[in-house]
Amino acid sequence: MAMLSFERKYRVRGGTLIGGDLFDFWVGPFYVGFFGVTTVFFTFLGTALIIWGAALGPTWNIWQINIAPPDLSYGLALAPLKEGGLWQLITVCALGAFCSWALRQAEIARKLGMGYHIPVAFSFAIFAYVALVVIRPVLMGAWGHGFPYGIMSHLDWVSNVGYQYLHFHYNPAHCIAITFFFTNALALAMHGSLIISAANPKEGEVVKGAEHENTIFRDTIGYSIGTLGIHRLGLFLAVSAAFWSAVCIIISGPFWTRGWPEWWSWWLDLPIWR
Ligand code: UQ2
Repeated sequence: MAMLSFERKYRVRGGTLIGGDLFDFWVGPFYVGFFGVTTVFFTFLGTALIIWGAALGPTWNIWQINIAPPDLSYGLALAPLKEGGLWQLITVCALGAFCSWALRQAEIARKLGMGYHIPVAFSFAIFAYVALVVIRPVLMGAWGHGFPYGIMSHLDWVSNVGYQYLHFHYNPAHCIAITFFFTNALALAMHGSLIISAANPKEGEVVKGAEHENTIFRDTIGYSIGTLGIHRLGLFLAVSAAFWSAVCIIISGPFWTRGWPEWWSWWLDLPIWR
């Protein structure tokens, strides 16, 4: 099998960021490394703390389990475990696991002599989470501004925070983020359908390549972005969606406290209307 000879060639020591050869090994198909160990540590500890938090609550109904951040009165202090302290520890574990995962991606990329595009892209998703549970709560002076860990409760939090600014869809950064999410869906639908149409023909027909892929778009819309270009576009759209999502929540509270519809009065106040 081709993959086995590839793996024999590339499953070699080196490329670690920390720990030297100590954790430089695989378990079955999985590369471990120092950050594999820390990922497992934070994931198991965080999951155990979530189960503990659920056990303290009134329900085992998966939809209703809720682990809330501390009351606003605790400010940026540590809270007792049953008063939001568990939420704080779970947040630390989540941050530890996410960052470990990104650094493990970086070590594997180094081993393979590849670029850091994957960990860089993933770091934008981490940034969006950090924006919600660290950056905005710190700027507003209380961990209680973080979102609660629970399926329904986090949806309620999103709804409540949205209405706090009257109509969140008037948040300009939210507009930009949504536009990136939708454009990302458009681009991935175009790309996925194009690749399947070319590379997975019905039995007996020949597989088509880049010439066909370029031509179908040149014939329909007069432009093809190219096989490398569509992946650059996809990376840009996805990363931008995460980035502007983070921006739209960080500015809500720390930099704008009124309703978002009111923000647009700059437009009505332009001197050109006088
Ligand atoms: C393309 C191309 C691909 C693709 C796709 C296109 C051969 C395999 C999907 C078409 C994409 C275009 C024209 C860009 C659309 C722009 C936005 C903002 C959605 O040309 O090259 O490679 O997968």
